[in-house]
Amino acid sequence: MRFDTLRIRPNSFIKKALLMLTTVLTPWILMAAADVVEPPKEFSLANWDWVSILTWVLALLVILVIARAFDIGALTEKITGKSVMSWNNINAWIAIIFIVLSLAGVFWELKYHGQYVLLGDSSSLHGETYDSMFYWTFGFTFFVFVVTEFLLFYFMFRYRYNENRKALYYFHNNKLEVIWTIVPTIVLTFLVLRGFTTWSKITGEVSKDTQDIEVFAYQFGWKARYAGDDQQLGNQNFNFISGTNPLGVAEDSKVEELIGDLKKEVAQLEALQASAEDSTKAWKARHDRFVSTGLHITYPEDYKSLKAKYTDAVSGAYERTLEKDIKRKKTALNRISEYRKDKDFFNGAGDDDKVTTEIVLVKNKPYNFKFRARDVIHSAYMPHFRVQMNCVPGMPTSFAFTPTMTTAEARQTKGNKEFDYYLYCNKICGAAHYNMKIKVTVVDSEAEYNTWLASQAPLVTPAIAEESQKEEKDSKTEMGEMETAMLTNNPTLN
Ligand SMILES: [Cu+2]
Repeated sequence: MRFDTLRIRPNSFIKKALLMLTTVLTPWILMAAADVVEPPKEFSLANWDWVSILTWVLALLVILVIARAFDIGALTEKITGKSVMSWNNINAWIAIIFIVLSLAGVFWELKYHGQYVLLGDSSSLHGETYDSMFYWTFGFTFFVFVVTEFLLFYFMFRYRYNENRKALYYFHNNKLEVIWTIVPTIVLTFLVLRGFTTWSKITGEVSKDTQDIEVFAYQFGWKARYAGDDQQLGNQNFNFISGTNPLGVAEDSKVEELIGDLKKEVAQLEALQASAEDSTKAWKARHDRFVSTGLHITYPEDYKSLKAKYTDAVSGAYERTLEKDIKRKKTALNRISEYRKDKDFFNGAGDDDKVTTEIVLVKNKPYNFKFRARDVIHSAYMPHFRVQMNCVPGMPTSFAFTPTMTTAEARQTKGNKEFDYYLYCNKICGAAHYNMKIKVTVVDSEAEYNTWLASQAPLVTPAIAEESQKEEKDSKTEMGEMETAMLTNNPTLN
């Protein structure tokens, strides 16, 4: 026997050891990663947990020894020519242990974390059908999952390689084909039909006593609009959106105010446009003076902004921006005045509408949420009511439902005194998406609801007019500052 056959090949040994190490370590690392909540401690030897480090070293050594043992086994086989261990048997047993542990893990998960995934105690009328549908689907698929997964691994175990056995060549069986086609067909037909009828019921005609509530999504928040005493929501259009009319309701005074503001802004921009040539000259003069006196070295930041303005003016970018702004504002003005001609559109229904930052509903009363979005696609999500609907700019959507559990009742059933229903945004819509929600309160009686609604200010009243005037004044001051800034940028007026 040649000496080199006795040598243990380091390559295969390291591979085996690494493979075993990864198998053992991966779940540990994943578990550790999932548990990381606290920020890492400052690095210091004193913080080291020597017991666990030594445990890890020991575990590593054990793994290396096992890997070595396998290698020695392989070597013995090579020397003696006799089979010491069978990888087929080892793999078969690994398969069966794996599936038993995995399925046990699935049941364990269901028992301890199922409450977070599986639904329960829905707070809306259609929610109960929805939940029952969910359970039927879950039941069927879970049963099939357990049976097929177990069989898959059991067959690996049962029919592992055996040199005394020859595999059966089995080409086709009509009976089997028929069974595994018909059974899923029946089950799927049942599930799909049930889903279809439920969805048609949820999205079907709403009853006459259904109350409309407009739900408005924007980056990043929600606003709701309730009809006033006339029980009718006013028309709206995104072109009417302004500081004092965030939902763009077709209301005379607000829209007139917006028209006035827009006209003023256009006039200001046009004045800037008229003096653009002089501005360019003045900026050039100032720029040259800055450079010739060496100020550009003393005040590099000021020089940078001056140079940017000067470059913009010389290249024509300044004028083009002004032109674009004027065009944009004029387009808005044109659109608004087209709407203004339509007296049916400005029917006064919106004057007493109430824009609120909370949604209040009465138990067992049907509601139809009419969704709108201002900027990007959002999604209104009320998990407790089993409601979800996309809110798309320019495309109104709706969802009708009836709440069946008050906030107080929900607090009691959930054993959480601080519980509140919320409408969340369920579409990643930007940086503050995570914080985009509005509280939904379900009250017991119409009286409670009426008290709340009465406390909400309508779009136009003397009281709100005062407040909006103040707001307007604030925004005007802001506007004034902006104008001043713009004018200061215009050197001819200095
Ligand atoms: Cu959003």
